Amino acid sequence: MNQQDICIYLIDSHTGGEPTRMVYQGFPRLLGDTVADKLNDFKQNYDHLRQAIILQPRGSEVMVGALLVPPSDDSAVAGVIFFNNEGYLGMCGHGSIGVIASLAYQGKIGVGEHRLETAVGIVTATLHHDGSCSITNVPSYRYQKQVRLKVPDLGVVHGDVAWGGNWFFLVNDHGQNLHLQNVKQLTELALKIKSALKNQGIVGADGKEIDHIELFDESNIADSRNFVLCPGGVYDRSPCGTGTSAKIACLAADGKLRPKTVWRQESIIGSVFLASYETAGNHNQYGSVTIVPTIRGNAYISAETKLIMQADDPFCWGF
Ligand code: PYC
Repeated sequence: MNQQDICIYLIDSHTGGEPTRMVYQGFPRLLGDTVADKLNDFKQNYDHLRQAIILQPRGSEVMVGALLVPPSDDSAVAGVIFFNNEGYLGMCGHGSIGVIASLAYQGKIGVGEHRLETAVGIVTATLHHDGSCSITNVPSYRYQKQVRLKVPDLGVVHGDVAWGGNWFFLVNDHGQNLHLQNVKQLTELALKIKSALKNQGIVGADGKEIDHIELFDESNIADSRNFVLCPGGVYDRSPCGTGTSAKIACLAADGKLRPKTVWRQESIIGSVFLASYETAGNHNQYGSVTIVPTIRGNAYISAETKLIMQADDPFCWGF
């Protein structure tokens, strides 16, 4: 070991097939009070570490990182900053479940309720006796209903714009079979939808970029099956916690799912999240209800390791 080498300690898990890399030691101390402030410091000063942790040769484009930081809210067991191959995520449902499973694996928490401070607010997690975990997400809502979008090589599709901790465009009339063997063409299609949204100036509230695309189909084992394109251009192996939150916000807005009723969302690889919601007030300024979603799923530990970054490694910061 050279004095200048950097060591990052982590636990890898997967939630319904989607990996979470929880970093718990070795990362420089981030400045700022809240997790949102610390995220700014991360972005501005340590983006090379994001790349070193997530990208090749140590990681993969599929991986979502979860850096543990001290929370500003004393009631939270940890602050968490989520990041991926392209940048940063405000909130991540499968990642929160992975963090809870990893903290439990380390013996830092037990069965019961725990709060996590994310960059977009507090989420509450319940670790159940059977090892599954429920995440009560940030308030979620539909922003716009059935927006018409012209997509090159595809034609016109319609989608709802909704917030579930990230911004989503949710499409039913895409005309594709949501089967695992089609992921290449589904990915290409979703990328076209994403750039059409950008070109046609369709955004979330406050002009926020819609960086997740969600396609739906019927499921044989659940209420619906989805394909979710994440901001880094890869698909979510899990049913996507924030995407499922956005989905049930749209169902609630259409009066198609009642509070406390379970919605089973299947992913493109066949993993399932259970979702339900409570209403958080009457109609909001966008004419839909704001809901507080709860997402339940399972995460499993896949590795406990230390990453080493050697100063003289030409690919030290990933590629
Ligand atoms: O589960 O919320 C989620 C998520 C977002 C991106 C990947 N997974």
